[in-house]
Amino acid sequence: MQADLFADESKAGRWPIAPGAVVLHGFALPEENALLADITPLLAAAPFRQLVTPGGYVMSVAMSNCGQLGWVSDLKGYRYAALDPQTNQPWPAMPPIFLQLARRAAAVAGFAGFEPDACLINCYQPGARLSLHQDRNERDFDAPIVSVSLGLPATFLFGGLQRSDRSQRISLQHGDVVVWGGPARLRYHGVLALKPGNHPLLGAQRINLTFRKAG
Ligand code: MD3
Ligand code: FE
Repeated sequence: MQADLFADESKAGRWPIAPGAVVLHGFALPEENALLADITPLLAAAPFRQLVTPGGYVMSVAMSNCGQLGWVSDLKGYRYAALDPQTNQPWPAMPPIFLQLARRAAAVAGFAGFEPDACLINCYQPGARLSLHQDRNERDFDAPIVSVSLGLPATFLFGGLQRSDRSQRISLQHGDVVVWGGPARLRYHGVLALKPGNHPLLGAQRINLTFRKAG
C-alpha cells in the first residue's frame, strides 16, 4: 500500500520547482503495474492517434483520452469533446486508480478537492516532441493539471507566462508526478525530442497522463 511506502506522504520526494509547481518524484511508482494494466483496455477502445494541428501539421506525439472529456485537435482548432471523433463513442471512463492518484497528488501539492474530468494520454516514441505551448482550453484555470510520467525519461521545458521567456529544463522519470497550478498554471511548457532507449516495462516509449478539469 502507498500509505506504508510513504508514511509521510506530504514530504516524501516533494520538490517545488516554481510557485504553484511541485514535482513528486516517484509518487506513481507504487501503482506502476496497476496503471499500466488499466491503460491497455483504454487503448483498445480509443487507440493512440496522431492529431493534426489547426495549422495543418501532424503532431509527433500520439494521443488518446479517458474520462468525460477528451482533448482533440484538427484543422478547426483545439478543444475538449465528449465523443472520440474517430469512433463517435464516449471516451473510455477514467479508471478509479487514475482518479485517486490524481486527487492524492493534487492534495499533497496543496490543491485539495481536485476533480479531473479529462485525462489526456500522450505517447512519445523516440524523436517525438511537444513544442512550447500553454494549456488554455480548460474552462477553469483555478484547477491544477496533474501529470504522470511513465516509461523513458524526458526533458521537460518549463517556461514563463510569455512565449519568449527563458525555459528551465527538468528531467522527468518513470513514476514522477507533477502538479501545475496557481501561478504556474498558464506557463509555457514543452517536451524535447525523446531520446531512444528501452524501458523495462514500456520499451521504447514514454507515456504521459495529464489530468485536467476541462469542463
Ligand atoms: C505546466 N504534456 O499534454 S506534462 C500536454 O509530458 C503537455 O506529455 C507534456 O504539456 C507531456 O499539454 C507535459 C506537464 C505539464 C502539463 C500541463 C501544464 C506541464 C504544465 C500546464 C501548465 C504548466
Ligand atoms: Fe501542455
